Amino acid sequence: ELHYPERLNAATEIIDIPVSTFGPDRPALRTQGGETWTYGALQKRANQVAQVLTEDLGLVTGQRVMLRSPNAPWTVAAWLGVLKAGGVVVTTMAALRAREIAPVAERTQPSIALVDHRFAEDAYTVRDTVLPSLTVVEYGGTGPDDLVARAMAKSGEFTNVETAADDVALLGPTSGSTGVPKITMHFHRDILSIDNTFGRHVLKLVADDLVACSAPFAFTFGLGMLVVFPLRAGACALLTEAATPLQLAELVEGEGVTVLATAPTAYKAILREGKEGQLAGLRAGVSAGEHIPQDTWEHLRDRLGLRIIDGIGATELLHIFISAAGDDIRPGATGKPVPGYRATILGLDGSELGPGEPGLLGVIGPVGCRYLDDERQKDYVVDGWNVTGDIFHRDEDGYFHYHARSDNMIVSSGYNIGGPEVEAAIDTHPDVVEAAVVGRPDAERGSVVCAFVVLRDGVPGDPAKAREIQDHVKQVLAPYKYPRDVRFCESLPRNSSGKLQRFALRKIVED
Ligand code: 3SK
Repeated sequence: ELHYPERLNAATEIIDIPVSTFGPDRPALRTQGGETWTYGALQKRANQVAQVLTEDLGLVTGQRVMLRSPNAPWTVAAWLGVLKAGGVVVTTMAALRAREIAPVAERTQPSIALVDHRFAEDAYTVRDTVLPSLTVVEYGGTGPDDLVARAMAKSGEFTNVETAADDVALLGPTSGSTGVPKITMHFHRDILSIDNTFGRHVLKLVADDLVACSAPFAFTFGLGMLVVFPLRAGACALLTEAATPLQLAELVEGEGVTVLATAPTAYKAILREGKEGQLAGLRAGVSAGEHIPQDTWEHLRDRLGLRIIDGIGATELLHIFISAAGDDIRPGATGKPVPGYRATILGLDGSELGPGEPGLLGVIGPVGCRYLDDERQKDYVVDGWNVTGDIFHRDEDGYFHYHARSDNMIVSSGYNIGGPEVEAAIDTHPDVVEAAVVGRPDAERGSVVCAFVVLRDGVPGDPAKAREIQDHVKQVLAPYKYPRDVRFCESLPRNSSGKLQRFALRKIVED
C-alpha cells in the first residue's frame, strides 16, 4: 500500500528532490542534436516557466494548460512548470490535427496552450473555431513573446504551489473505440505511483542509466519512461523526435543508451535490418503498446542476449500494470501483476473466471480510471475492477496471456487507433458513400488499419483512388491512423436492423 502526504506536488518529487539528492550538475536530458540539460538547468527552466504562467499569463491554481510538442527539453520544463504552478497539464500529441485536438480542447477547456512553434497552426485553428478564450503561447521560435524568451528573463526562483496529493495534475486524452476521445484524470499521487510500482519494482533504473523511448510524452508510456522514472532515479533521458527504429538502434550504439523502451514493431525492425551488435550496450529493453510475439522475444534473447521486459499498460491506469522481468518470465505470457496491482479475468456476467479461461482483464491498483465527465466510466470500472478491454487468460501459475482486444480499438505498432474515428475521416472524402474499418493481423505491426469503402456510383475503385483516400485521412487525422489497406466493395455487411456487422469484415481480413 502506498501512502502520500496530504499536500503533495509531483514536480517537487520529480525534479526538486532529485536535484538535492543527485546534485544539480548531473545530466538530466540529452537530445539527438547534442544538447544536454543538467538537473539544475531543468529545475531552473521549470521554475521560469512556472513564473511566466503565474506572473505574466495569470494562471490560477487548478487551471488547465494544454501542451503540444514533440519530445524536447523545453516540453519537459513546461510539463514540470505547469505542475509547479498548480496547473493541470493537458497532453496532446504533436501529430494530432485540429480536428482531433478540438474535441479535447472543448472537453478540457484549457486557459493556455504552450505549443512548439512548428505545430502552432492547428492550435490557432482550435482557438479560432472552438475555444476563443484560449491563450496560445509558442515556444522554440524567435519572437519576443516566445515562451523561451519570456522564461529566460525570469529569476528561476519559484516556490511550488502546495497542491493536494489528490488534486488533478494530468488530463490525458485517449482515443475511444467509438472515435469520441475520453479524457483520463490523474492526481499528483498517481504520477508518483507509477514509479513506486513499475519503476521501483520492475524497471529499477540506476543513476548511470541513459534511457531512450520512441513514445511521445503525450502517450503516458513515454511520460513515464522519459520523465518520471529517469528523473526520480537520477538517470538521464535521451529525447528524440520521431526517430525510426533504425535511428533508435543507431542512437543506442552511438550515444551509449542503456535502457530502450519501444513497441514490438520497432524491435522486429531492428532485428531484421539493424546492424549486428548495435543493441549490445543495452542492459534492459522494455516493450509495451502491444503484445510482443513470443518468437520476437526469443530472437532478442538468443541473438542479442536481451530479455525484454514486456508490459501492458493503459492511459486510464497511466502506466504498466502487468509485466514480466528478470528471471520471472514465462515465454509467451505478458507476465504477472506489477507489485501493488491485482488482476483477474472476468466473464461476461462479471464473475471471476478460473485458470485457462479467456475473458476480460480486470485490474485494481493504486492508479485507476477516472474519466472527466464521461458516461463510459461505468463501463470501464465495474465492481471496482478496471476493465481495460483486453482479452487475456491466466494460467495455473498466475501468468497472464494476451488474446486480443474486445472492442473496435486497433492496436497498430503500439498506437491505439479507434476504428470509427478513421471511418468518420474516410466518410468526409467526396467520393465515399460509407466506410467500415477493422484491424487486419499483421506480422510487422501487430495489426494494420484496413478500410472497406463503398464509392459513389461510377467512381472506379482502383489503386489511385486508394492512395487518394489514404492521403485524405493523413490530412484530417494524425498520419499514423491512415488505412494501410483499402478495399473497395459494393456495400457493407449489415444485419436486418441495419447494424454494421464488423465481425464479418474481421473474418474476411483474418482468413
Ligand atoms: O499501451 C500500453 O501498453 C501502455 C503502456 C504504458 C503506458 C500506457 C499505455 C497505454
